[in-house]
Amino acid sequence: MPAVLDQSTIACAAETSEFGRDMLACLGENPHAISPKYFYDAQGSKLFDRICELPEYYVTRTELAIFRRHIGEMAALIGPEAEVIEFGAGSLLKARLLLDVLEAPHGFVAIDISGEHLNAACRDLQRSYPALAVEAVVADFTHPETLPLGHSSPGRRVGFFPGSTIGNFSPVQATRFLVAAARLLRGGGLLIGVDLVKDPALLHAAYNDTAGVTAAFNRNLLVRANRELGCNFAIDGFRHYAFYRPELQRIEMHLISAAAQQISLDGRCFRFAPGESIHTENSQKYTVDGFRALATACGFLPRASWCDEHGLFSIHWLESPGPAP
Ligand code: AVJ
Repeated sequence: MPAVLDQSTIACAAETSEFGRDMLACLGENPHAISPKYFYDAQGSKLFDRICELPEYYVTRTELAIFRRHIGEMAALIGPEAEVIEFGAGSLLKARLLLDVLEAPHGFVAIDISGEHLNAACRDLQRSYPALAVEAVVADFTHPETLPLGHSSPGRRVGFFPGSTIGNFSPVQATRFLVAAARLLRGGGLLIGVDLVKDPALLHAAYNDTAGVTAAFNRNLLVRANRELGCNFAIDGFRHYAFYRPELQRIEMHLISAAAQQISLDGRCFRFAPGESIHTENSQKYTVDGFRALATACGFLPRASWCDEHGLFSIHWLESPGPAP
């Protein structure tokens, strides 16, 4: 019967895909936790784009305003003929802002785990900048030390990491990332966007929007697990729960089981009690000084930091001293 065949195909996918393995581990461990990278299937990426437009979500528009205002200064600090390496490439809108003002940029390398979106975005970029050497690298940018980056450019190698994506890393993971990035970018530097500690009420609003888009983004993880892994999550059976933990300076996002329920994956059954949580995301916030201190401890020299007038968001130019590797 086709239904049986489908089930076995899906069960197989649960074991062989990274998402399947991580979801099995998440359901089996206590507390339950899974990486936020699984939010971003096609539907999740669309929901994230909608989050960026929300009145409560200050992050995207504030960062763009800082870039627009100071991009000339940033380009001057970077210098001519740079090779720009973007960690995790979204729309490449911010990369375009930078490429438009850099002096004779030599190359652009975009690194992302999702190849489909990446290749399309890079083709568009190449069309707009015919003289630029554009390269798409499908890889896990959270491990810069493993990146297959070969060619050297006459100018500096510059990492580009906007959007406060670094906020998804724990302090330990952020340290590892920055240490590896400093090595990779020696002789050049890193231009990075970092969200700031602020009034918890503003943070709460940004992650609990009234239109419910962030809730849908969070729950989309379950939709994806049902489709790709053959899970049986009742989507309405889990509540979006996001809150700020001042002692850890981070937003946590959870999905809370509204009732007792059983989730099956791979022929295994996992019981959820009412109130039981799946921890789906951390969004770490920094102070400007705290982030500069972290970067310094990881081998960077913080050369410049820019903020909006309300101190909501920051962008940093961190140099990595020494000869290029
Ligand atoms: C893409 C990780 C920066 O933490 O603000 C937005 C993701 N999660 N709303 C963030 C997100 C919920 C976002 N980052």
